[in-house]
Amino acid sequence: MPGIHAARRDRLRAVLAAADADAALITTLVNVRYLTGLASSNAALLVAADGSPVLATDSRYALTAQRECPDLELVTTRTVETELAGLAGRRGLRRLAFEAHEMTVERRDALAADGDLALQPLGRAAEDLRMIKDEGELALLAQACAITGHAFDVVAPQIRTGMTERELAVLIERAMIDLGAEKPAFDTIVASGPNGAIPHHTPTDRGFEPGDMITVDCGARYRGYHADMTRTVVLGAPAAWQRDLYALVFAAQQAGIGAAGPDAAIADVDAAARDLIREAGHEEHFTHGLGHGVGLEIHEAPMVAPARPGRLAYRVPITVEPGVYLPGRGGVRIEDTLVVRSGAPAAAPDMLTTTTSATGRELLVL
Ligand SMILES: [Mn+2]
Repeated sequence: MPGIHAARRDRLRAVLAAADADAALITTLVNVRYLTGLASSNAALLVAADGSPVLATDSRYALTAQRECPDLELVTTRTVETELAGLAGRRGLRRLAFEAHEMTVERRDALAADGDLALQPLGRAAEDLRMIKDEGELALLAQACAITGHAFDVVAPQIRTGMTERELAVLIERAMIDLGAEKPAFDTIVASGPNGAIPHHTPTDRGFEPGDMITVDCGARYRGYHADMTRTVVLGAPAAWQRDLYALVFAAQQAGIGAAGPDAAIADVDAAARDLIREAGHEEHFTHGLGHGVGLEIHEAPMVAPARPGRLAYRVPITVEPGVYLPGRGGVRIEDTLVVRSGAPAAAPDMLTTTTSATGRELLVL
């Protein structure tokens, strides 16, 4: 495993050389984890363009750091970033690139108090490196997604009239943990009836009623990797508008998935799905992007949304999650996590979130 993290740091060094920086001070915890393997709530990493990296964390994590990162020089301190900045100065690493998107003004001022350092923004270099996953990461992501799909299949048959949104959310989260998740990847969304018109509805004590559509957005976290999946089901016989809405969202999702090939322009992937929804007259009811990258964070690069620059690539996992939300009536969202694959002609993506009780293709009637 040290080999993988050292290789990631080498890729970061190449960025530093291009940016004319002597070193990077990595303070985004998830980036520290990506570059070292250490999951800590208080850590920072100094990566010199030339020279050995130094990891700082406090005494609560020192033993774990020694075990997980035996190849790294380790500093045990509570004040991780000022300690590493001081070390950089003493080692003659003057031009220090820092993660401006994570740093607060107060903390930056503390770093700048060391007049020997010339601070410069690193940008989202580590986040960009994280976008394309290695096979080990994809295996962890696949496991997170398998747990998620399995948990949904276990719980879906238990949904019935009178059960509340909060009760269903707890059942799903409990099932994911029973199946091996370290925790939910995010707060589970259960949106029933009219609440389905709110994409990120917080589950309430509303009890399910016959004829409700119920949208469940859930995911497991497994060894740091996040799954993301949404299913919409209906309690009892669906009305015609519910069937039609579901068929539209499913067709849009299939179009988006079909467009998600290697080298596809991200804006085109979004448009493939959004165009169908627009043609059906629901443009203003699809209020969010088509999807997002997933990995060590639930939302990470690339964001798949209208007019976003960039292209997909082999081994980039994304979600494809069109939704149509009708205020006062309800909504449908169908979301899967998938991995862009290579191949000629462009191979279909690997679908990681699979369920047997609601395959996505048909509106599951409970
Ligand atoms: Mn999502």
